[in-house]
Amino acid sequence: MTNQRRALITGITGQDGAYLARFLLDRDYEVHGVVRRSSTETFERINSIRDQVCLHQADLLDQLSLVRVVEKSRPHEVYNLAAQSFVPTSFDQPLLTGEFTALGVTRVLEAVRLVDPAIRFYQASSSEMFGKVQEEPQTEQTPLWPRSPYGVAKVYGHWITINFRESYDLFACSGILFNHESPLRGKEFVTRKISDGVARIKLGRQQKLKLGNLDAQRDWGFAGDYVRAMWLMLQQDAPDDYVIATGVKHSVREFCEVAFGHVGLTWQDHVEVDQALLRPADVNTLCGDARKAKTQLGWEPDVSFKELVRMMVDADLERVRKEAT
Ligand code: NDP
Ligand code: GDR
Repeated sequence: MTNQRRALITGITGQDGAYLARFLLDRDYEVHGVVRRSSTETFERINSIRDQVCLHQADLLDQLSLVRVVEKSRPHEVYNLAAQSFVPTSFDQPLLTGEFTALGVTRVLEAVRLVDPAIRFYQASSSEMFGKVQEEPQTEQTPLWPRSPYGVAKVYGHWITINFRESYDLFACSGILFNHESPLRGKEFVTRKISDGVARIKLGRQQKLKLGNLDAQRDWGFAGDYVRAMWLMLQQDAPDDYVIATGVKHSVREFCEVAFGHVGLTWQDHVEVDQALLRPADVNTLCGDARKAKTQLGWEPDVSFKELVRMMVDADLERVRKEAT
């Protein structure tokens, strides 16, 4: 083993995993990633760095597979990004979501504790934990009131991380990240669904875009900025929890306005509300206060809301143009 820093990322094939892997490679890390077996590969987001990272098969449901991966890769830092992360699916599959998104965290923590308690651990906590918000903006101290099985599972993951820190003195941090998006965002999430829809409509491949709750407000940032915050948390002298957010919120309707407007279209001509897309319980508003991260980590977002929307629409325009008609 060399002196090079080693990191292990669960969820490396997801949006954040792909950005974090690139960020760590740029800092000369040896990057290891956990991938789960499937009949078709899901490595699209990491194709361009495939030969620079070391991938290991394991699953959040399988404790021993996680122990083996930590033993094999012997990381200095573990970033636990893997989860069932889509809120509507958590209403349809609440038990599976609990297994992945809640108990999965304990399995990764147990693997760390068993193999090497000196490993620094990052848990991907979420603003969804605030749910029915008890104050605005939300800070690290705001009481939690999750509104979906996903949010409930994330609350468990958040507290088990704190519990392992307090019980076993692990360097375990929890980043309470507000929504962050990018051209690599999954297409079922509302921002990417809109940017993809705008591109298809502009290029004549689609007529209408069906959405659910247009009034929902989110504090949207850029994923590339947010993975920097994850890393910064693990470089501090002591482990702690941080809210990561832009401090500015916008509605889904405003997102549509900027996205369609960017290509010279009027969103009202194309967007239809589909009642089937409404959730049994939704989070109506979220807005984070990231002052602690700014003061202690020196972290601030670089990309603004409008820049983010345009970046996503431009990327989808380019991609859809290349697709065969
Ligand atoms: P994605 O949904 O894009 O990626 C999820 C990743 O988890 C994928 O790599 C997926 O693998 C992997 N995964 C899912 N289940 C398992 C399993 N059983 N075993 C191993 N791997 C598994 O999520 P994001 O990148 O957007 O988010 C990363 C993390 O941050 C998640 O935990 C999410 O809940 C959390 N989060 C995200 C926010 C956001 O706005 N993006 C905000 C706050 C928190 P596969 O490719 O095989 O499906
Ligand atoms: P969210 O993201 O639930 O906040 O979770 P999503 O983009 O799915 O929804 C945001 C808001 O938009 C409303 N909405 C729609 N959502 C989707 N997906 N599709 C639609 O057609 C639609 N129309 C309106 C939703 O009702 C909601 O209010 C994301 C995930 O990345 C989580 O893993 C993460 O923890 C949180 O962000 C922070």
